[in-house]
Amino acid sequence: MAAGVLVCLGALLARWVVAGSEAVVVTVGEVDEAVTLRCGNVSGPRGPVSWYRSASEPVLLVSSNSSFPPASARFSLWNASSLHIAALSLQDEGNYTCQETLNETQQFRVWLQVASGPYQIEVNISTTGTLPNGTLYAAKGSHADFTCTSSAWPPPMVEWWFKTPDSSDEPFGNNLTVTSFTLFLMSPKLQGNYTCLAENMRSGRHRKVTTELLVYYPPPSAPQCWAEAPSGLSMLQLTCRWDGGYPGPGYLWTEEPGALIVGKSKLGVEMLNQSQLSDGKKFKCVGSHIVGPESGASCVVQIRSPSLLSDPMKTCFVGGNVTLTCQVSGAYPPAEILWLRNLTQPKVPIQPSSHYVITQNGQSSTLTIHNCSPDLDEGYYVCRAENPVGVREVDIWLSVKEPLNVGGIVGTIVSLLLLGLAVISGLMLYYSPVFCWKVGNTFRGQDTGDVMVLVDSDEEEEEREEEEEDAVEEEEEEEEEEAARERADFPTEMRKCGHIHRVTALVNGNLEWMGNGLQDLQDDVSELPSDVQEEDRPV
Ligand SMILES: *[C@@H]1O[C@H](CO)[C@@H](O)[C@H](O)[C@H]1NC(C)=O
Ligand SMILES: *[C@@H]1O[C@H](CO)[C@@H](O)[C@H](O)[C@H]1NC(C)=O
Ligand SMILES: *[C@@H]1O[C@H](CO)[C@@H](O)[C@H](O)[C@H]1NC(C)=O
Ligand SMILES: *[C@@H]1O[C@H](CO)[C@@H](O)[C@H](O)[C@H]1NC(C)=O
Ligand SMILES: *[C@@H]1O[C@H](CO)[C@@H](O)[C@H](O)[C@H]1NC(C)=O
Ligand SMILES: *[C@@H]1O[C@H](CO)[C@@H](O)[C@H](O)[C@H]1NC(C)=O
Ligand SMILES: *[C@@H]1O[C@H](CO)[C@@H](O)[C@H](O)[C@H]1NC(C)=O
Ligand SMILES: *[C@@H]1O[C@H](CO)[C@@H](O)[C@H](O)[C@H]1NC(C)=O
Ligand SMILES: *[C@@H]1O[C@H](CO)[C@@H](O)[C@H](O)[C@H]1NC(C)=O
Ligand SMILES: *[C@@H]1O[C@H](CO)[C@@H](O)[C@H](O)[C@H]1NC(C)=O
Ligand SMILES: CC(=O)N[C@H]1CO[C@H](CO)[C@@H](O)[C@@H]1O
Repeated sequence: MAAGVLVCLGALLARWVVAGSEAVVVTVGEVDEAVTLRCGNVSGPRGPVSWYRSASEPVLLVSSNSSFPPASARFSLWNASSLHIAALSLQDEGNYTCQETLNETQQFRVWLQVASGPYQIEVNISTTGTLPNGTLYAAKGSHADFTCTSSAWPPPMVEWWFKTPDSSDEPFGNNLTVTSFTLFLMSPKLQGNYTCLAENMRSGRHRKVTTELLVYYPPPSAPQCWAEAPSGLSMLQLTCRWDGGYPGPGYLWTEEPGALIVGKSKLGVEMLNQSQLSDGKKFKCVGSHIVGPESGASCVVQIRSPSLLSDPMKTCFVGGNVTLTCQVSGAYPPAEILWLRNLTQPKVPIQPSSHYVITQNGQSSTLTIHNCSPDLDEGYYVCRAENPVGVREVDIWLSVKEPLNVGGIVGTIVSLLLLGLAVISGLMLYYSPVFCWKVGNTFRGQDTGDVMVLVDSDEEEEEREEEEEDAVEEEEEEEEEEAARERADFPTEMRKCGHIHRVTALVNGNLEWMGNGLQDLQDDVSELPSDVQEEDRPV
């Protein structure tokens, strides 16, 4: 039997040489799978077929002659001509020959190639860290190592693909047929899905693994925080902003000192009750970022109730304008400034109108009252500054007076000085009758032992006085001056002599008499100029 096979093989080998020029059909099978090798590309009825494994010595595997059983249970003849091999292993790779005998013997060669894998693929990206959900992230500027390993036979082709979220392009330009590479200086545009593809070029079997890689970066600058009163003045809103990073940071607001937690959020906004607020209290915001500084970055706000600065008293002349100013300092968050009238409606803020003009410049507010009237406008005004931390009020007293000019005050002072002089002069005259005779003609009707009242006639302006004690005296003076001005001849002379002083009254230490004396003087208008001029010379 064995000898027969060998003889037969000898014949086959001879034939192969003849058939050597025939095309070799390549068939690929995978490990553990089955494969069927066809005996030539022939359709129709077939003759007896035998399959051999080509080697230095050909081995009969299976034959249609039932006298020769298959070499192994894995080999069988299908459709009377094809060789079926089950459970392939890498050792099955090789050249096979099929011999068919019809009218003549024909041989067909099949090159069986066995492929294995890839059945699995291992991707390793060494980066900054892994998120709780398994996603990898790399800090901007760091470097990332990519490796992709896969076992297969023959060794697979490995490609890396990259896809950004917003495009279907591959920024790498083309696929990377390498198993590992490193990206230096990671930047946001390198964020995306990295796919490693391993392909068995023989079998076409491929595996791929896609890994999402995020590129994170902290905000470039320090966080900003502030406090404000968003709705009304009952609540305080703390806001912390730390922008420019990816992903958004987390915020932790605490009370300082003590680090009592106020709130923790992704928004950085906390609302506080008035009960949680007190003057000078500090709140600290700590921004934390996954790739930021370990201790985070912080900012502090200190809340303060307002302080007020204002003049306690203001004066307005009837018909004039007056501006009350109220300066707030230290308030944080900035205070709301209101003007209230402490009179009929103490709780209702003053509404701007043509009478009241309110202007606010920063934390300074002014209330301008136009056309002051004593009945309406005199009284207390309240400036109120309020923020959620506290409220302060200041009272300003506004008095409304008759207009007063500076000339009047100066005139009064000069008059009083001259009155003093006149007293001295009067005493001198009293004891020196030589100088007294002329005056006596005019005034001695009253009596002796007199007081002289002098008026400075330089004052061309109209004088007005508000002091009640002086009222009588001053009114008389005024009338006297008006009378003097009315005189047509008098003013020309008077203007030439800058320092002429008139003696208008000589009263014997008696105010009533002084009034009378003045009255007389007015009646006796024509005599006055000469009197005055004469009187003045000795002085
Ligand atoms: C088999 O032969 C036919 C024609 O004879 C041809 O069209 C076909 O491609 C062949 N198939 C193979 C696998 O060689
Ligand atoms: C099968 O092989 C044996 C031994 O070589 C031979 O005697 C027999 O004739 C063959 N049978 C057929 C059908 O070819
Ligand atoms: C045998 O050949 C026929 C047609 O050529 C085909 O349809 C059938 O599937 C084949 N059977 C096997 C087991 O290969
Ligand atoms: C099969 O035959 C081809 C030439 O026909 C040769 O190149 C190849 O190496 C052979 N395969 C093996 C496993 O011997
Ligand atoms: C084989 O021989 C038979 C009869 O001897 C003949 O009819 C047939 O055509 C031949 N076939 C081939 C392929 O030569
Ligand atoms: C994992 O979490 C990050 C951040 O929350 C998110 O961007 C990413 O899409 C998540 N990945 C998966 C697979 O859920
Ligand atoms: C990346 O892959 C994740 C799932 O792994 C998918 O949700 C996401 O849309 C992909 N991103 C891109 C840019 O393809
Ligand atoms: C604010 O006050 C209300 C009641 O006035 C209370 O229910 C709430 O808990 C307080 N909120 C905080 C943060 O204290
Ligand atoms: C008061 O203010 C009004 C409006 O600005 C102005 O017309 C008027 O002249 C002012 N009066 C005085 C006395 O300054
Ligand atoms: C007005 O202000 C005075 C001085 O501050 C205060 O004593 C008085 O109670 C106030 N009156 C009203 C009605 O608010
Ligand atoms: C899928 C793909 O495009 N693969 C290509 C990777 O690069 C090699 C060589 O540049 C090509 O031959 C592949 O077709």
